[in-house]
Amino acid sequence: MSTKSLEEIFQAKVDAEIRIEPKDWMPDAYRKTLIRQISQHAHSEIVGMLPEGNWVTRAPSLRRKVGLLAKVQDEAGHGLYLYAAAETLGVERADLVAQLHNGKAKYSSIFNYPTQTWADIGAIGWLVDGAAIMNQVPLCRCSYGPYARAMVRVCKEESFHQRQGFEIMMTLCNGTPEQKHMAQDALNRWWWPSLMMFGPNDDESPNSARSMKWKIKRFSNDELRQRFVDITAPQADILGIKIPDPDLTWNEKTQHYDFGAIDWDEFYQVLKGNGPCNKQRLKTRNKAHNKGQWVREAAMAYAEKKQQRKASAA
Ligand code: BYC
Repeated sequence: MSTKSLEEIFQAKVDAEIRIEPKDWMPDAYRKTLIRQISQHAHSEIVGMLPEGNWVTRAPSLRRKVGLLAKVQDEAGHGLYLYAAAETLGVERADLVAQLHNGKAKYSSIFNYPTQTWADIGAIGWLVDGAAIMNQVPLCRCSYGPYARAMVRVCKEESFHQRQGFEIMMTLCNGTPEQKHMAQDALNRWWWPSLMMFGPNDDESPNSARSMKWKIKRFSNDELRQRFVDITAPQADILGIKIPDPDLTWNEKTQHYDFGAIDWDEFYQVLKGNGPCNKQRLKTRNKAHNKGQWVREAAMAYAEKKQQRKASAA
């Protein structure tokens, strides 16, 4: 069959909401787009463990520590599901991880900002996981089966993360004036980077149109960002803290919040490696990876031994 016919059959399946599975024919560009997005997503989960991991030993109570520990471990699990989903597209996990560690691969801009106080852990759960859910729930309906199925569990866990973050914020906002001030300060620092998580505006997003045609993405970056603002702004009112945007106003006509301009220069600087913590994050990841070398070697040795035993028993 000609490539053109194969492409038509492929697109007809996508249009009919029939999932594409690893052994199905797919355009090379579809495969490459998925590898790019899924691996960047996996890297984000793994690097996302670092800013929060910094607070495990400093959580203010045993209950908070247990919650945070569980959340950080969940992120590691998400990374594993996603690397496994990427491997179904014919890439090696070790190669993907090497691209992260040598600085060639992208991961979410948000994880290049520092966690300065305990309130940042609340703000990350509330805002960063909140933004992640908004972006990732539609991915449960992604046209590629393994990615869509991985996202179902990821999203369930992310909603627990969002709630634990909001509860931390609620506790701080109902606490002493100093605690409320910490919550406000964390919101001031995490608000704009959270909006940047959704990616560039639609007219500056080179991948969106094609990814939407292929039903990898179901909504555009701007649509999801708007939904996030609409849901989050009233939550800040409940907390009694103020979103750091003088232009944020409810628009009766559109039934959405209007909001101010995002500093895209800052976003692209972070993507280029010049955010506040890019270098530190890569250094920490490389150190952790090198420290884990003996574990990988032991696992490989065990697998080889098992194989040998099987072969000699046969
Ligand atoms: N940071 O054409 P566009 C999480 C890149 S949540 C860095 O719109 P696309 C977590 C983009 O990759 C975070 N790079 O691209 C939460 C592209 O570069 P290349 C991870 C960004 O793919 C809590 C270029 O800009 N979530 O993990 O159509 C705790 C042009 O953009 C960013 C996901 O990965 C950014 N914020 O749309 C722990 C969700 N935004 O590759 C962990 C899955 C854009 O062309 N990913 N870029 O050089 C997606 O939904 C989409 O990939 C995006 C971007 C919406 C992020």
